[in-house]
Amino acid sequence: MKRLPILLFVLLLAVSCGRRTAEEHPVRIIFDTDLGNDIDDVLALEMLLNYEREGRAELLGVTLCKANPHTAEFADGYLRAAGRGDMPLGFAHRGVTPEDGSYLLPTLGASFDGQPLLSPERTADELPEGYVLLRQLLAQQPDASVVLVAVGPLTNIGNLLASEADEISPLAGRELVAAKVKRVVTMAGLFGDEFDFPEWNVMCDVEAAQRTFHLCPVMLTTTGWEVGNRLLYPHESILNDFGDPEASPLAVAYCHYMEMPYDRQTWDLTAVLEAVEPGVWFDRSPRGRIRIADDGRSTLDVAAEGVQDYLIIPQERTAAALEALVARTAGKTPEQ
Ligand SMILES: [Ca+2]
Repeated sequence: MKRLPILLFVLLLAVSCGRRTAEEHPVRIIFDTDLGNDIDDVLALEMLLNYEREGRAELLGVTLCKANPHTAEFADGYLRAAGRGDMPLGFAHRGVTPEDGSYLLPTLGASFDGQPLLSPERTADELPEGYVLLRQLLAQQPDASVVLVAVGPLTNIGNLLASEADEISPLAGRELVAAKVKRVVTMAGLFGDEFDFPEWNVMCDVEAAQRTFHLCPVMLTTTGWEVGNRLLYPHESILNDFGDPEASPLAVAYCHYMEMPYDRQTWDLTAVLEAVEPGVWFDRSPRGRIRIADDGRSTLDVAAEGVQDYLIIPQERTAAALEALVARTAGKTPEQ
């Protein structure tokens, strides 16, 4: 008779595990990016498109936090080339970093075999404000179903959290996020003892970063500068894994970002990896509340009831994590 409760327990466990798997895949993601600044945004977007092709993620929309019009054209053209010209796009019309950067225009102007690599059909003028699109997308989603991945200055996310009830939703931004977002993963800040300076995404819009970390009502995990700094994307992959590099928008953009050959830090890629494969590759700090000082420096105040933490990459796992990042960017992901 003792066996029956054990059998029941095993059965219940199997059922609950099965349900959890069904809910978690694909991971439903909204991606907020400053495409056009650093090159890692392009690689991170490519990872998301590959995850989507494999059924491991569903990309609900992309919001752009770099206020340069070519960012919008690049994003639309890139998504269109990947068969996702239907992607909802938002744009921070009054955002930061309005400069062209080094790879948007050369990639938009590039062609192969007489065909342009990118053929955008939408311009920034046509796109809704980033936080407005975030409100629209979130209002349509089931409760606690969205993973929000933000890998640029936190302009759109800060505006979302500060937004008021409107015709899109009776919920203010903070309530809307509390209702619909399961988890936020950002690339922002710098933690640990090895370095001490304000991280770039935070510095570009300190107020938005302060607002985001102060107001975010759901679990927020950030990958600090020091994590992506330990994992350098090998330039050989850019030259070998994407077909003819001159025919690949990713490779063309990479080759225009800086003078080749160079191995770039994988900051934004680590956010995507953690968002789609939570807990697999990184450890996490104790929980607490992340504070952004007025000079942009970030610290974690550890607190038992805290809902924020940062990623840690153990030394012994760096090689495997980098291999995973490259495989997922190049679309060679083995099933976990
Ligand atoms: Ca970025």
